[in-house]
Amino acid sequence: MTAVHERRPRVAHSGFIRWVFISLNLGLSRLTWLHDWLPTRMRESLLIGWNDEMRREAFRSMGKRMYLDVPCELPLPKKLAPLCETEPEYRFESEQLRDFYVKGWAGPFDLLSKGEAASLREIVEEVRTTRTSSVYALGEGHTAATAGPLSVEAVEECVNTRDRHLDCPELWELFHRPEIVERLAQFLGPDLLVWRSQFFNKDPGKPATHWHAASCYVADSLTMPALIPREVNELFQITVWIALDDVDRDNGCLLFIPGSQKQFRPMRVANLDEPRQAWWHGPGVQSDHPYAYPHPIPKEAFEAGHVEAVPMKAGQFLLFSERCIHGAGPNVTRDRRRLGINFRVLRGDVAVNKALDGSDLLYNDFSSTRTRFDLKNWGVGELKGCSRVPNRVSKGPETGIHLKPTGQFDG
Ligand SMILES: O=C(O)CCC(=O)C(=O)O
Repeated sequence: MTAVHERRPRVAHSGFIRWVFISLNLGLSRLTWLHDWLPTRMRESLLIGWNDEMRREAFRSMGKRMYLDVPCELPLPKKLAPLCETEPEYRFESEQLRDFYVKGWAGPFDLLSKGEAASLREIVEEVRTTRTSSVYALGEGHTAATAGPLSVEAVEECVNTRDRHLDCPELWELFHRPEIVERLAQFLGPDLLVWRSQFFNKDPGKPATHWHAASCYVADSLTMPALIPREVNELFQITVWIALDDVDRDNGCLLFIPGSQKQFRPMRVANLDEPRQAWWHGPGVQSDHPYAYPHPIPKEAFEAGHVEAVPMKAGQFLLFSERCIHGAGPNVTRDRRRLGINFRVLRGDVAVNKALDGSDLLYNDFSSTRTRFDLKNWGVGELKGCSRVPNRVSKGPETGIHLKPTGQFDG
């Protein structure tokens, strides 16, 4: 079987016809002996990563409600203690650990001085706008940008803003700072992997980032999960978001629905041809979470604590579970840009970008931009400890990709 699976399924708009297509797709996706005989396009559309609960929900609701990620829960751990010993200055009290599990995020924490944040902002601006990415490229092997809903420039921006810790030493160093790593380790344990990063620039006048959340299907594909954790009902991923400008409600700080990480809910689906859960308040897919208000979010939602906004100073960072429903407001200022960097961190025993047979995926296809990312220069970075399962491992910008032989993994 080919290792290329991540293509967006083509489904029709009408509910009944969509249901028939999805049922056929789900049936066919189980007949694995047949897959090698199918046309590539059809094979790559199969929802082969879906489990029984995901299939059942889509079938039972006739395609109107679907889990667009693995159904899972994130209960409060029985014992609230750091999973890793650390310096006293970074150590969390059990109340702080509890707070993370109750709300879905922790922070903001101090990281950079004003001067350091300003220098980093300059570097990020330069990387984003002038240094061509050596991690991903558009061209041969990539879906033509013009075939998707985004312009060529927008797709270039998408390529240039993604995973630059793999070719930018300043970011690699930043992500390894003890202020971040030592805090992450208390939630995720002694082995930490960074597998993705992205710049998030919001110029004055730019719209809101709509509500979204993810667990295993984080790479914007419906067919296959990008992450395979040891146990889906525990915390295996945390996103770090670093502010490079002062951010507040006016220029689009992050917004969260506290507690929404506790249970992953199905989505209401009107039209799956719309980009998937990244845009829950587009016409296609909507969260059925009672507090996932469409933008502009009413002020009562903030007052009642259903939605929480997290203002930050430039140089601070936030930790959050990607399962907690989050987004960001529009930038309604005239002259205050909002620049942030995120990176996503995993426990060392999570397998990333694998096909069902355990082989490495060659590409990530992003359904929302219809862009194909060639993974040949991609690997997880070891922030602390090491990968405990056979992932492709990058040793950082200076050394390029180096694939660990399987014998070196003791997971
Ligand atoms: O910065 C934003 O607007 C969105 C960030 C986000 O969704 C994330 O870091 O997961």
